[in-house]
Amino acid sequence: MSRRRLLLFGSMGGPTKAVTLALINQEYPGDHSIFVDQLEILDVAGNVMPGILANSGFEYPVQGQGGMALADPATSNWTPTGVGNAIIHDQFGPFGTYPIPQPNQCLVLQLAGAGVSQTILLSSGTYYRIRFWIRQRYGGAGLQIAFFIDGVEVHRESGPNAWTQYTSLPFLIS
Ligand SMILES: [Ca+2]
Repeated sequence: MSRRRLLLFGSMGGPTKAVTLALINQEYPGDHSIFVDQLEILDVAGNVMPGILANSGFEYPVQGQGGMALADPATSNWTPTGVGNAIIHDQFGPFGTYPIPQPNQCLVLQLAGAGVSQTILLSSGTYYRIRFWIRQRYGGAGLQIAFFIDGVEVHRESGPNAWTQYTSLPFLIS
């Protein structure tokens, strides 16, 4: 395949479109808190598409060992939903997130409705997937997290008791 053909192939899909990705804690049996780390946007074939999400591993702002702070869009690139607490959390902080899949920090969503969002650029007419790690605090079952694109739910997962990586089904950007 020629270089030109490769370039054309790589540019398939519709025009770039700004959409809002949100992830929100849905249910609250037990401790009410779910942990999230290392979000990734994948193409439909499962290839990671780097550079779409900012601060996808919640590594800034740096909290220092044992520290945590409410997510602030000015310093973290993530906008809280305004319900419950969206917390940038060091792995040795008080929620007991250690050992986390992508040191040194993760996101803690405390209480139903707690979430964060970020506006990202995707291509219209193109399918994507979201890959992520989650864990609920302590034992129990049933705590759920849902992912939304422009307010439309595209995936929902129950929080496991150990850090686990999941990949969403493909969703289409209209
Ligand atoms: Ca991380």
